[in-house]
Amino acid sequence: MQNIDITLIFEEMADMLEILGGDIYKIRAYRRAALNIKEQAQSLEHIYDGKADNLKEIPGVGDQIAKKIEEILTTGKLKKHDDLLKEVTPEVLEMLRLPGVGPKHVKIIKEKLKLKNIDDLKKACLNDKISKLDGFGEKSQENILASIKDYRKLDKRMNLGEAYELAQDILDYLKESKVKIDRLEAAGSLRRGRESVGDIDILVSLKEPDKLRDYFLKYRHFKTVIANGSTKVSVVTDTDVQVDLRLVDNSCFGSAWVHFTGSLAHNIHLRKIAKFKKLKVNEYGVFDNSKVIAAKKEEDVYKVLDLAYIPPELREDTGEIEAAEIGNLPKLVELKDIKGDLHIHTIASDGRNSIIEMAEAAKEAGLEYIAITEHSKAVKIAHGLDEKRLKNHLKKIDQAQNKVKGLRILKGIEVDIEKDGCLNLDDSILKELDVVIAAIHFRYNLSNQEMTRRILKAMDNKYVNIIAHPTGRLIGQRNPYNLDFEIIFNEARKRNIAMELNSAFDKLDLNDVDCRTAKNANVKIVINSDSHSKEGFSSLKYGIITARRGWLTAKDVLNTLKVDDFLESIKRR
Ligand code: DGT
Ligand code: CA
Ligand code: CA
Repeated sequence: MQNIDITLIFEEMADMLEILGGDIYKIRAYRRAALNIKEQAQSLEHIYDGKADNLKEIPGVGDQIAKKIEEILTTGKLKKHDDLLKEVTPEVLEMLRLPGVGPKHVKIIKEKLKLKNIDDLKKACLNDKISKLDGFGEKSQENILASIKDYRKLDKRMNLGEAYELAQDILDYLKESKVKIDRLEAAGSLRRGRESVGDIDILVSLKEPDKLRDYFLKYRHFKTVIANGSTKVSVVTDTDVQVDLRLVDNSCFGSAWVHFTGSLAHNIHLRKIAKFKKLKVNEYGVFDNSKVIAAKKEEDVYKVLDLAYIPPELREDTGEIEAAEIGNLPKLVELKDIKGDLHIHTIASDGRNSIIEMAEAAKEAGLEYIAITEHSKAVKIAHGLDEKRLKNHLKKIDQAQNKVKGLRILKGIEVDIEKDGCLNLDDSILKELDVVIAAIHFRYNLSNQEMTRRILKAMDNKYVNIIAHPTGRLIGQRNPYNLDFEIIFNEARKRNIAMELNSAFDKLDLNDVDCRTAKNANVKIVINSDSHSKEGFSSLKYGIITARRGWLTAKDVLNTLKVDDFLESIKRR
């Protein structure tokens, strides 16, 4: 138990008593104790040393508090605290995390309006109930609402896939309106393809904005309206996602699109460049004194600043503006460049469709070749294959190939890397395969050194061609494992082993930054869907957008090659 934990308990005691209207002297005593404990250089455990009396040397700590600290140090908690928390509830206490909301506010809110949580509080603000309470006003109601928005933003970001699908649905809905629209586009982090998206930004221009605004507000998944002005409408969906619709003038759509695509850092850098040229840039255009010199198209905005057009995925101020100044931006890989998908599961392991069904779906998706890569036996929950089943499965791939025309079906495996770095299948079967991808599925929590050594050991196997989802992360659920990529990339280059960019939107592994590092280390990438069903190929677009954020060109991505060239390119050294 650290001093900071004990401090927090006493702070919460004071807060909860205050919310309940408790004794003012007690409240003060807890606050004073909390402050003094926080400022103690020595650990309380050390001071305590088995005797509550020892604690009384700390200013503000008397008999009562010393006993409570003893209880915390010996049992890990404080019964009085638990009791108060039951009465106040953690949800009500959570309101205190909103900047500008103190215990006195929560006391009034709880007593007068019986609000149970932050969502209730948000509703009360939106229904103008908070401004009417004693001690609050219009301004504080506005501030509370703004704090809730910020707090939720920190709290909850969507996966790129969720954001993409929701935005697509809203855009489709808007396109169906009878009102004539000039331009309709997504902006913000969604357009930049960030792996997580805070809120959805949409830009629209048209002659009759009022008509569209009314139609927009009727979208079936909207729950609350936060703002409804002439240039901006903000709403919250039934899944608590904020959507900002910006109504802009068609004559400055380009500059507005640059502005609302961001990122903020990119915009700031653009403004700096403009200032240097004695120009001004904002959402209404680029201005030379008061004369507009660019506004209609994004390209024009960059052009008058003497910059090459910068694709949205690069707009993070991580060198793209410097590259655009000297005409040195990469020609980023596109979805249509992808010719093969080397990571696919079928009903033989944990997929939902047969080899033939997957092959037909791949053709539909415009691919020229795929590799069937089931799990290996260690991955029991996925019904992984042992040597014998795999041998049999290879015959089924041959049979499927005989039936499917116009798509090459390669023989592969996603072999599990065991804890010691050995592969989960025998070399005698691995050597029969066209493509071996190796991946970790268990025991993620080893040290950086052990994890790195484990992957290096797997790469020692001369049949391995690709390391799949190299960091094992699940966005928002499981952290990437601790790896030394400098070493791994170095060895991968020497041995000609590629790294996967797994396109599943909860994986996106390697991520954008690691892709860029791999590219700079001359390591090749393979963008795979990791499809478990016919629909899985649609994930490739998330892989592509991540690759673009990682500055990758078609040359950096091996599965942009035709099948024979691809097979040649993965030959081991
Ligand atoms: P998010 O929603 O947190 O995932 O990230 P963004 O980048 O979508 O941020 P958002 O929705 O707050 O704003 C959209 C874009 O609008 C942002 O990327 C840049 C632009 N923007 C927002 N606020 C400002 C601002 O105060 N100044 C400037 N120059 N641009 C801003
Ligand atoms: Ca946004
Ligand atoms: Ca926004």
